[in-house]
Amino acid sequence: MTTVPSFSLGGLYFIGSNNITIRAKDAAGNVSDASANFVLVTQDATPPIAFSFNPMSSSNPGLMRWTQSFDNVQVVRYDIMQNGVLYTSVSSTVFSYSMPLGVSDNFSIRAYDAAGNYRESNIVYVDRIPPTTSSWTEDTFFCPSTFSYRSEYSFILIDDYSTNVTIRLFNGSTQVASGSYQNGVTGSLDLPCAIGSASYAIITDSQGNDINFTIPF
Ligand SMILES: [Ca+2]
Ligand SMILES: [Ca+2]
Repeated sequence: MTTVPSFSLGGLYFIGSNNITIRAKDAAGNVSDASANFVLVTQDATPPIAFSFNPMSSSNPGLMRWTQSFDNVQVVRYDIMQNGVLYTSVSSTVFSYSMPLGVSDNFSIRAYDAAGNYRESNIVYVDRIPPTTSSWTEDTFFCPSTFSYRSEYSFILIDDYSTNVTIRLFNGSTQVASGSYQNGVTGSLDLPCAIGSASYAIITDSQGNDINFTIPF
């Protein structure tokens, strides 16, 4: 009775073109000539593994960093996607992008292997749009101790991204009050009697984008 020998090549071959021959061996250790060569072509269908993209940096919003991805063969490049469109390709896990002020975009990274399989990172919104402000009102209160008036300002701070927006009030070049307020929610700042009022504000989002706002009173 004749049986047809078989063997699984799982894990023993390379991705790509493999030249394979067979030799037969008897119990005494005699080895046959090699069979005819046949070519086994295998393709890499496994994409690189998931990785993490977190570029947000208040000191440099355009500095993009991500963790390294790995592949069953090799990660050959990273594509930087801007609003879903290829911006550029790099081989490292860091890229410095000169973000124009006033523009915010969605970015993601795709890790590619040589066969064209890719894994896409999380999408990150890179904020370069400064905050705005609205709804300013001023209440004034008499200070008996100094026979002068002090101001209390109410306002709304608005940003395209930040959860909280910071405001600093200035009288001349001196900072006289500051606070952090929820995006889009009315806040207020009191000035002490010794200061009285403020002339302008610097309003900053969480990514360091700011505006210089003249207080309208
Ligand atoms: Ca692969
Ligand atoms: Ca912003």
